[in-house]
Amino acid sequence: MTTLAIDIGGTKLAAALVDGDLQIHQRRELPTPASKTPDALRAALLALVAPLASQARQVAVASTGIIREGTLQAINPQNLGGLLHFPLVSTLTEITGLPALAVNDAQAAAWAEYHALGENIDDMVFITVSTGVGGGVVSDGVLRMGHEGLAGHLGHTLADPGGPRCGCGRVGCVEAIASGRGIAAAAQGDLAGCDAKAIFAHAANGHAQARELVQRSAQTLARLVADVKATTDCQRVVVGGSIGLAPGYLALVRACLALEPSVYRVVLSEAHYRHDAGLLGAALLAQGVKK
Ligand code: ADP
Ligand code: BMX
Ligand code: ZN
Repeated sequence: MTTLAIDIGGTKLAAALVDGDLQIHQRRELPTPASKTPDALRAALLALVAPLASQARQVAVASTGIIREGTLQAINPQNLGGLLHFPLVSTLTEITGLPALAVNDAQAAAWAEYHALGENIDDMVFITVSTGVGGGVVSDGVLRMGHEGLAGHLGHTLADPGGPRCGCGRVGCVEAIASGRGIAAAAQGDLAGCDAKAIFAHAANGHAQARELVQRSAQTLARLVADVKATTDCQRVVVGGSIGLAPGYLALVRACLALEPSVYRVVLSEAHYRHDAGLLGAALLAQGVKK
């Protein structure tokens, strides 16, 4: 059955048709609307899916935010401005006339990446380092969504009690330091106002402050991975998102993790499905595919 898969992130929206063999067709991308009002998101979703909807039988959405009964609720409203509550499933059903399912983006990506791992892996964790830092936990082969959809929100665990305030209201979250927004917010002097992509480009050219910002993100992520290993004793941690997949980033995380006591180390890999993990995970969940 062909699924119209949609990925809603703090920076970009993606959509594609996913067939029963998990092949992706007609992938499209749009920026997440800058105004981030419900009307702007609805209009952007309409433009995104218009060429695809008639070719699909169902809709599967992977979205940033806590997804509760088909509604998107931002844990970090700074990532999604005015979209504190957005009726995701009903909006897409109305736009497309198709049945729709919605799940958190990192939880969806975890499910796709779990399917890409070998038969011998039942416990894995996915972490996206992107606009925010998100996570998804698969334990004993089951995707954990938690009592109210919060499971796996690893970006909001504590990295540094003396760190910056996170958009979620806590102080010193991993996300406030390691994410694209966190990296950009800490930039000063000639890097002030740069986004994370530009800061990574400067770091690649040897810019000292840019390298320090990237290193601070990688160090924070490595400590999170050690905490994840201590919490879940997972067999693998898979990293995605545009920062997680940026050239050289995972090598920095691995180097930091190597300095932790061996009991907290775990094999780290880049997302097999790269930037499509969220799209494919949502499609797999909608298609009811088991490993
Ligand atoms: P989303 O959060 O919408 O899912 P991404 O995974 O693309 O989107 O993450 C967006 C963040 O990644 C932004 O902070 C952006 O500046 C940063 N980014 C995008 N491309 C790159 C790149 N090639 N290298 C480093 N950072 C990047
Ligand atoms: C935030 C939170 C998570 C999300 C993560 C990664 C919001 C709007 N989102 O921690 O639900 O999984 O960001 O999201 O509160 P992304 O936009 O970076 O892909
Ligand atoms: Zn937070």
